[in-house]
Amino acid sequence: MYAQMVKSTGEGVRSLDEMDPQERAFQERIDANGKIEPKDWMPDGYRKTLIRQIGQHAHSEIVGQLPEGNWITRAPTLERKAILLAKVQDEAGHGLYLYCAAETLGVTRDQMTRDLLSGKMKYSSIFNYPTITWADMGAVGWLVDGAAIMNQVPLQRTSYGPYARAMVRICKEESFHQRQGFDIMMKMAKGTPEQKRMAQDALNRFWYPSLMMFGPSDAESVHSAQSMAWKIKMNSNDELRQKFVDLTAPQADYLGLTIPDENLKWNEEKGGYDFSEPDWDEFFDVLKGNGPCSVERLEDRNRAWDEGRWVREAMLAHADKKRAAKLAAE
Ligand code: FAQ
Repeated sequence: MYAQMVKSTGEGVRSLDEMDPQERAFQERIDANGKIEPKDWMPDGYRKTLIRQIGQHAHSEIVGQLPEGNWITRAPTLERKAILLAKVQDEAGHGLYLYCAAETLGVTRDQMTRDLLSGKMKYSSIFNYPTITWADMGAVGWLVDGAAIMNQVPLQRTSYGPYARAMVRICKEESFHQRQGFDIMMKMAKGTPEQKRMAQDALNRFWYPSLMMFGPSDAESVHSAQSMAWKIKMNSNDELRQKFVDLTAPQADYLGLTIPDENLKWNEEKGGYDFSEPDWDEFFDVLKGNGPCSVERLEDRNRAWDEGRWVREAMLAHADKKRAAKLAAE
């Protein structure tokens, strides 16, 4: 199984024979679908990769509140507003579970936050795109949460226990998010011609950035081989992208909307759709901080951090006071 994995995912991954006994026992446990827990021995690279991936994932949930938060005050009905508010709060919760999961690996939330605010740590490229109409709330739920679920359902089986367990609840909530987005799209696509036009426009703008969420092509993915051997990633970037297209194309048909890709075509032989690759130059440019909203997103997070300083200080002072009172009573 492991030898097969090495073969199918490329160079640079050590075989069992090249490992020392401790590392080999660790790898064999992963190969047998065992879970690794915080106090277990783990290679430094495994720990570092998890801190990077879980930390970036947590940051994505936190920054991901901004494009939708933009529409809470402008939702078209009270019901839509309540649903959107609940969704955005869920994303904050996801960020918190994930920061906790990362903290079990020995990094602090403060350190991860500092690395986000300085631009050292990444968050998902998708959140650097603007949400300019109400239909974008539909497209974000349908496509962005849809892509997130495609990636995260397999992560419920990831080898690191705290990450896998956090994913269980997150996936349940993401399913609701995807449904509410599709519901907005249905309402708009089956609504007035102007509403349908807005829905199509949102699909046009969010399609390729959603495909980019799965990361670069397998040939360009630097971490996949090792992460898959460690079961930190359960599928390759291209595998998940293909699954997402296969699931989403019939949904677009149902909505009566057109995916903006002339090459999108069912391929009987492979049992999936052929489709165009996103513009990878654009993707790497967004990763460098040049997305349409990259500067704004980091400014917003930095402002929130600065404005929240008094709350953090008040909570620490309160905790100190309680600790002192407890000591005095002993
Ligand atoms: N954006 O070697 P790979 C959500 C980076 S949650 C930015 O393939 P890997 C919920 C990558 O970090 C969305 N950077 O990397 C929600 C690496 O750079 P580094 C987040 C990206 O880690 C919905 C370099 O490119 N989900 O949306 C991206 O093996 C609505 C090379 O790439 C997760 O984080 C990208 N799209 O695979 C919230 C899921 N793709 O670090 C609010 C967990 C790649 O060496 C509203 N993460 N890079 O400097 C994963 O599954 C993986 O980390 C991948 C990337 C698949 C994202």
